[in-house]
Amino acid sequence: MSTERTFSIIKPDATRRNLTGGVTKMLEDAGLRVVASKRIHMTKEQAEGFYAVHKERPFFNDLVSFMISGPVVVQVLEGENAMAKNREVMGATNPANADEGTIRKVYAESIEANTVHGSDSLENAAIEIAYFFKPEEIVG
Ligand code: IDP
Ligand code: MG
Repeated sequence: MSTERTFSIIKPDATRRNLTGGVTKMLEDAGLRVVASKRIHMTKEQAEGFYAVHKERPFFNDLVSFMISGPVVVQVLEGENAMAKNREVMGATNPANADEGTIRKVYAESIEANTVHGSDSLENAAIEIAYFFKPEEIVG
């Protein structure tokens, strides 16, 4: 076990429904610590760059439109096995398949508007954190 950092986004469907606190409480209850957080409205270019790995997927344009449809909260989460722990508390991409007690089961509206993003590897976590945060903005 080791202390890790991972990257999270509270997506526009959640900020629209005033769920920043509700989602963050579930992250904290799972043992994750918010060591950086800011509310931003992504530009189209920012969202396209962030999701570049998905650009050949059929849902790419809709996903980018959704992610710029309102503000998001980008966060760095720290804790033991933070990357895997965050993926676990997020639940499956499609809320219909998400386990009871996960963020997506509780809050997600659809497979697209699914409330949270979380890095899927430590390598991607480092890339995604650096995409949105300067080192001095992260205070552990
Ligand atoms: P993840 O967020 O669980 O890691 P990914 O496969 O990386 O899932 O997909 C990135 C995001 O793209 C999802 O969180 C969701 O918002 C959106 N997405 C994934 N699959 C679909 C789909 O089949 N239709 C519409 N949107 C999708
Ligand atoms: Mg993913």
